[in-house]
Amino acid sequence: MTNDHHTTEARGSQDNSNRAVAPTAAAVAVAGAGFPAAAQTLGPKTTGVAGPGEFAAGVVEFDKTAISSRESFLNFGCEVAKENPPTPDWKTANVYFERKFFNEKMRMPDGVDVKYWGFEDLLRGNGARPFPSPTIRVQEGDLVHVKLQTSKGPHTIHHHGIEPTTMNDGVGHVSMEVSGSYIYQWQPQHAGTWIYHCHVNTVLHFEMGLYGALIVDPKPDAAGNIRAFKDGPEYQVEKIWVFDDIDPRWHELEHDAGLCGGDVGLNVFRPRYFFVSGIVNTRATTNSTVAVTAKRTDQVLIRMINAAYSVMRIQFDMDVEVISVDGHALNKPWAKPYTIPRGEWFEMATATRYDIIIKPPNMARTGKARFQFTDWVTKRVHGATNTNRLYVGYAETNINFV
Ligand SMILES: [Cu+2]
Repeated sequence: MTNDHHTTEARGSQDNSNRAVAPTAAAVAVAGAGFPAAAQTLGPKTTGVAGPGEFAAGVVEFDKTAISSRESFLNFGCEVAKENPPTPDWKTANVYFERKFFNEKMRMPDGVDVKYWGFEDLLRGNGARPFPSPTIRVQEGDLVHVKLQTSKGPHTIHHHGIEPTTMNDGVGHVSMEVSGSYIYQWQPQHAGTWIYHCHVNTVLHFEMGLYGALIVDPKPDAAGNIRAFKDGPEYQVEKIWVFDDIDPRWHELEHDAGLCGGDVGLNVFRPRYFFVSGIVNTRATTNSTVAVTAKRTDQVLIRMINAAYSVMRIQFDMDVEVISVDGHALNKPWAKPYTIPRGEWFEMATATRYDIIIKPPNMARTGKARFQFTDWVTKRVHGATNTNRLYVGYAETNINFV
């Protein structure tokens, strides 16, 4: 298995080095011929750079993609084609990202070093290797290119909830795993809160940290403001809360652990560390990445993403209005925004997203949001009886209108 894996990689790198990728103006002009050049400018909140970025137009040999042999229970996930094709139907992008695989260690408050993986932003990341990976933020209608660069093992990027063509969907089994580099092309149609992640040995690679928030803004309204979605709520303060938990045992596993019929215990998940937006639970109460500080006239938008393998239970000290679920705006006669009263616990399953609004109180107010990380089966809070707060699946954060 391991040998096979490395052989594949060597081949992948070679393919990549043979590719013509020079991003010259001439090449881009030729590639753009027949397509209207992307005239739109970057959205004001984008985290990418102006396109077109790298040129990758080409013809894809579709018979080289997908599963390379007859799929069975035993080989599921282990014989997916590893390729570096040029992007089919390449068009001129107006927003461009680069994401490169890295592996890194983070030191926990108890002194334990935990390995994690992520996608580094080569263009705007300044060498940072954040956990979770850096947010991809674009605007409705953008023509987006995201170049993935792998390291040793194959990976993909699946832009969850976006519906691109098969080759650009980043799901190994229905297209290919990337062994060197590939430029994903997609065009978001709906403003909202999404997520991007690797889709190779997904249950492990997602846990290792190969994911980040994906936010699509609507076009600015007539006054030039960016709302939560078209004709949706305005907001002056915004937070992205990403819940995650780490089982350190999982973080010692190999790239392909559990594939090809192997059993490494991925059915047993016992998280020991708990995070909100990469901030460990014991530090989340006041950390400015998580805690909300707003003026009393501010409307607050919080985008919540459950990237934990826990069912999250969440409670606020103030009424909150749910305006969007899983990237779908609640702006229809049959799907309207609704209020979660203060003090009431509500649940979020893994991979779900809730966008909530806290309305301006017009007076000074302090309160908290509380987060419980609960076991999928037992429904109990992880580590509930542990005397060290670090190991208890609980976090809270301050919400202050001043
Ligand atoms: Cu991966």
